[in-house]
Amino acid sequence: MALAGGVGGAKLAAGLQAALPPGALTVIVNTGDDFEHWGLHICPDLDTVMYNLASVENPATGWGRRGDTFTTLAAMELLGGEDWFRLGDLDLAVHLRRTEWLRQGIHLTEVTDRLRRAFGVLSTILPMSDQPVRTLVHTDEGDLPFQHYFVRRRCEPCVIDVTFVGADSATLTDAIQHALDRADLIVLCPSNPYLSIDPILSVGGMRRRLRHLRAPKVAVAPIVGGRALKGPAAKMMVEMGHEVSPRTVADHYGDLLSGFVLDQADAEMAEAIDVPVMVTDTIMSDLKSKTRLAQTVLDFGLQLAAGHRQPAPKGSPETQS
Ligand code: FO1
Repeated sequence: MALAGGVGGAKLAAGLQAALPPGALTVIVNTGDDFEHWGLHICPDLDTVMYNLASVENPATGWGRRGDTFTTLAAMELLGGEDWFRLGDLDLAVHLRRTEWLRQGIHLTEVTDRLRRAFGVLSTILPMSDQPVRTLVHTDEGDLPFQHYFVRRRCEPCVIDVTFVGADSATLTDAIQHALDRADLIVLCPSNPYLSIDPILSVGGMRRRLRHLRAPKVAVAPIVGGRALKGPAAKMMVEMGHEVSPRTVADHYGDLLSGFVLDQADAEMAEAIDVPVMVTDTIMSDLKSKTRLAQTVLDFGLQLAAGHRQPAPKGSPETQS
């Protein structure tokens, strides 16, 4: 099972899907980024994961669909409609269908399942909750709804804190509970920890539930050589007074983790991380590199699970791959 949000998470999810038997992967996806736009219910991270698992993603951006056109967006601009969020014409069909189903009272979990089946995806894609949880970014310019911070303001405001409105009353779905019961390994994808993984962990009981699972929990660092692989993670670390380092990510997840995957560029940091570490190449440029990283993460998870059954010396395994 993987927890994912954003492009980095979707890329590793595609690698895990390729490395595992068909239908074996479940991805729990951040919905804190969801919002209403043009009267439609938009779920950017669910769609990014679905498009990447269906291999129809736009390779230039990682989000949206390959070969999409923007005729409707241009027409909306002419009508004075909102044009800061670039919805493509093909992508629009997904938002229209999702909104239609949600208005009929169908839960987001079922809607997401219908969409992934239509795209021929065999992996299970689960929204983190069926109830609304909305990421609110507290900045030096005031509180900004997530997409206003991320897309409209291009992550420029200085971040003070991030909160998840509705998380206290949101609950884990039955589908997530069942998937957690069956999981052999939990992978925290190289997504932004503050904006993509924390919203998932904020949903009622998720953190506690994960902590008590016997399955190993492995995070893959989204920071390589002092830079974020994509997006504002490094900038946010500076603004919130943290060192820009994979260690900050490992410390952030704390006692949730059983293992941590570090890029070879940061190999010297392995000693400073409190859980067993796997050092490998974490850069994902094509399906081959995504699958290779996924296989390394799965093998590491197996090692950790074996160590759990048969206690190993402290700090082991700490492997160069
Ligand atoms: N990200 C942008 O930076 N600019 C956009 O105009 C934009 C449009 C968009 C449309 C559909 C979709 O599914 C995603 C889109 N994204 C866009 C990406 C998205 O807002 C972010 O990647 C995530 O919310 C962060 O994980």
